[in-house]
Amino acid sequence: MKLSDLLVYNEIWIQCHDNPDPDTIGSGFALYLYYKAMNHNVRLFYSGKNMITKTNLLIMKDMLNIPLEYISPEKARVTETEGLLLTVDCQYGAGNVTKIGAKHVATIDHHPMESGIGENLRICPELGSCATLVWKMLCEEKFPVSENKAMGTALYYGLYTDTNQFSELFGSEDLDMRDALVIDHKIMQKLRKTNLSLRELEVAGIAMKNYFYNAQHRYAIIKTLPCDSNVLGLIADFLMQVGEVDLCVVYNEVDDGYKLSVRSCTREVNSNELAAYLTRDIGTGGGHYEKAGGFISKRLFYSRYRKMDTEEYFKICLSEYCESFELIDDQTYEFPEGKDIKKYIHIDRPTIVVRPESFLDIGSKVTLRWGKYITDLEIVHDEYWALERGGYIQRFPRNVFNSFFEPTDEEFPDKYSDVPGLPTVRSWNDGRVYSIAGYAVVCRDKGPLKARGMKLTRNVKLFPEWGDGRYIPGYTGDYLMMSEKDKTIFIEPGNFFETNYVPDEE
Ligand SMILES: [Mn+2]
Repeated sequence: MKLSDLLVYNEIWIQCHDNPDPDTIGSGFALYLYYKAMNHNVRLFYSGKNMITKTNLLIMKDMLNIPLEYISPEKARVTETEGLLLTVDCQYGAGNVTKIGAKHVATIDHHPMESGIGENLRICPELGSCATLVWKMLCEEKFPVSENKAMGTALYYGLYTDTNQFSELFGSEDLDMRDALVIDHKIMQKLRKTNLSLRELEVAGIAMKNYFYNAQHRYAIIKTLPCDSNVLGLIADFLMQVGEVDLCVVYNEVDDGYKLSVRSCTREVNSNELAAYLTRDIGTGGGHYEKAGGFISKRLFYSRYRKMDTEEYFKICLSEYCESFELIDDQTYEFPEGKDIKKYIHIDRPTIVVRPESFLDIGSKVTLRWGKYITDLEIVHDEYWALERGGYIQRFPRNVFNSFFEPTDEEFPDKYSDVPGLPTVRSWNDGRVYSIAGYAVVCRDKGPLKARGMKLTRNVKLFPEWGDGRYIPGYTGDYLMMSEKDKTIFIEPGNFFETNYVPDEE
């Protein structure tokens, strides 16, 4: 569905979810401005038991001149629109939005599919905020978003709050929007300082007294009373300062599901991966190495786990996760021998390699993006990045580069990987975005690359000698490899292995 598809309705009512947050308000407001600009009759409203009282929402509404109306549930029951009802950041018929009578219904949302009601649905659970989806749809219509600062600020604030101040941000389109929006910095400054209310301070205090702790795996779980999702992040950040806690999940219940913040300060767990694990098949999750977040849909949770208590679920999942990996340290690992281990030769294909210090300052921080692969890095001396065809980036020092690769002056291959385009790097210093294409070189294998390999029958985490302390995950079906040349241990994803290696028949 496109925004212009809805122009057939002259009357458009945009409904935010009950207990609205900045994401639903910001998304609704941007849609309001769009349909207003198209000269339609538009109305922006929310319902539910509670009227908004939080300072940040009142500031947002006042300073950005958002014409957000409130309709009480009593009134909602007897209200019906002749035109279209468009629900944003929520789905018609779901538990978090008061039902309003409507002949035609459309939905724009980033939560997992709930009711599926309505002719017009656009649901993208992979996005960090509904604002991102609205921005994307406005761009599809070539609407000049950057000419409207109020709209830009509203969308920006929606993403900011839905991703815990960007710390749990995970989508590459979310980053696209953050980089592209033109915002009012004064208003954003004010909003940043009104994140919490006194009530939420209390909620945080109560929550911290009631933690669950697992000493074997050093994780903590906290369930909070209803509160803004940024309180979750705050408590989770606080927990990371506790000596005995290496991992934590802080969550609460919202109308239609559970919001969670995940943190890790141990090298053995990547929060981003853990968040995805905790929400797999029942929601969405992701983020960064140390901080991540997610959402679990109540409907999906209960259809899968029946009446299981959520805290019980997190306990089981966390322990299961901690026990499901074998840790492999490159420097001490004895590569197994035996019939399951076979010799292979890498099929020589061009590899794109870049030396980041050739265009970035050593010590500076950057965000590297390639399709879904997003990571924050610090630029270090004598490091090389190879763009692996599996769609991720391998980093290694100069000596490894020199022993495995030979630079060529070949042109970039037309089709390099399934991931479209080449990576970009965004500098934290000045926000500049560099395309790697201008600085990368096409390399070939230096001599035939021979390796022993073993198909993994369990999940592993490999800590490479040359890494920065972070692990490379290997899953059942992937291959654990050791190069013949220098005994380096590495992992090749299963599907990638099959197309890039042949048995060594000598
Ligand atoms: Mn949202």
